Amino acid sequence: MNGKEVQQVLVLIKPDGLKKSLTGNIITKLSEAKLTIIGAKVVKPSRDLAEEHYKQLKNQIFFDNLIKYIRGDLHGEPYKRVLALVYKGEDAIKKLRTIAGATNPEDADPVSIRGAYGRIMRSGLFENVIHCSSDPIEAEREIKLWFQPDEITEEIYPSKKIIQKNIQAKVWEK
Ligand code: IDP
Ligand code: MG
Repeated sequence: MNGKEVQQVLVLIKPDGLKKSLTGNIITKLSEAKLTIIGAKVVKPSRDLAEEHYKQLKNQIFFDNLIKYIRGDLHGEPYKRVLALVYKGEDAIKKLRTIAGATNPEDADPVSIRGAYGRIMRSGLFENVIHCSSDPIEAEREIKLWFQPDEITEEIYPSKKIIQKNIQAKVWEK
């Protein structure tokens, strides 16, 4: 044991990352942290999901723009989506946030993802390519918001089985 805590992290490749065709580069860079991907999916965030995700920033003047940004309203179709990933491993939050770089792309290390690919929009919003959970409590809140237990390959948080009656579900026709 080297005492490092095993952590989970929610990473979102934001619509600008998708539009700039950076998905591969970003995943390659993040792989330097030698963590395990335990969940991945493409999501078109609803307004509710976006607002819940960023609820701590509700009072910021850039909040409305931030919601538009994460929902892809600033980038248009077919970029109104994010790639959501869950990483797991020792000291995962610090490792991934170091590779991601500082929130403000101007302050970010030039070889970090945000330093290399981020920019400040005319509105002042930091368009910084990637989201990374900031601490274990936030990570748990965010992962539970974006993923259901069955979409993650490991039991990272306690879950329970329930029987749902009269629930509408979409299935393949054949
Ligand atoms: P983080 O993404 O590095 O954790 P947060 O403070 O959680 O930073 O902010 C969430 C997102 O809101 C940032 O990634 C960035 O897109 C945007 N943002 C945060 N602070 C500012 C700011 O002062 N001006 C413009 N945009 C900001
Ligand atoms: Mg944050």
